[in-house]
Amino acid sequence: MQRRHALAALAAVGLPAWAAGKPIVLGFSQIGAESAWRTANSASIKQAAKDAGITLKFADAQQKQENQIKALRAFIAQKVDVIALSPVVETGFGTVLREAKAAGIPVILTDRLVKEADESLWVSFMGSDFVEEGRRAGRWLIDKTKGGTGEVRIVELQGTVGAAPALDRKKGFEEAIKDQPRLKIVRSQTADFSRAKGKEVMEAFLKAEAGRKVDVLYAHNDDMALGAIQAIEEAGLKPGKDILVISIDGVRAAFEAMVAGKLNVTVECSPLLGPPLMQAVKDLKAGKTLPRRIVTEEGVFPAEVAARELPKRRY
Ligand code: GYE
Repeated sequence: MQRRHALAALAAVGLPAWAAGKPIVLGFSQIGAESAWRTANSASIKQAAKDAGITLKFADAQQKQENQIKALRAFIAQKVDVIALSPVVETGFGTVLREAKAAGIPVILTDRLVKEADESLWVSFMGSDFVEEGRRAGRWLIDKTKGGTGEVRIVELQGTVGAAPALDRKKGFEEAIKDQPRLKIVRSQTADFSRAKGKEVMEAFLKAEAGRKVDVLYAHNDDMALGAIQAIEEAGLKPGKDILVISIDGVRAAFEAMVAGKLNVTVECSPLLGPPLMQAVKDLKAGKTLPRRIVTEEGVFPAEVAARELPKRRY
């Protein structure tokens, strides 16, 4: 059969546009631009869509769930082929996900998971194991403080309230240190994954703890740690020495801070989800069943290896 006829035949049986040679349309609802991780994640997704010949409708929600819900409704109205969602918080997406399902548009969750009893509302979730990241941070600290005596007083900067990585990184860290009576979280507050808030909340912590020693800062991401490092320095203390600094993500600026001796360890969380997402979209449209869970492989980078690793970092 000639190509023209083949296309006509496809159209006749009502197959979607992409099957007739038109590019697949992917609607992606991104959280915002709160961190270096997020910026790298957006860049990865845009580049991978281009490379894969997928038409990307990219919506930045500026950290607001209501904007994500609006974006998803717009994607449904536009009849995109696939929706990808990186949900800012875990709860409250059920209704709009049911609308997508009713419209026959498959949803892939990327980066963060939602909490919904009906797991058929998404076809796959790709991203990191945030609980394990929290455990890795905790294990590093146990190792670092091994053999010492006396209380180790920890302050914690949490990510966005209600977000999967904030809840899970807290949980994993607490789980790892629970049998270590010396290790105590003395303060814990959200700084919304941002550098500016990280600085602000750390200042408040140090003020509130005046006269008492803060031994460790555990930040749920690098940006908050980098902001807090500034607050520590402005308080006349040495980050990385007077206060051990532990964070998560592994962005370039964190490696630079480690090389400068101001950050002690970063637990890697890769934002490079663009290529696996585009592969998943293609597989889905080719009729394949996606794995329910696609986990990202990641490591832990202590300051000792930072100088060697820095040139290899891709984000
Ligand atoms: O760690 C943080 C970002 O969801 C894994 O969101 C992501 C987190 C990441 O703002 O930097």
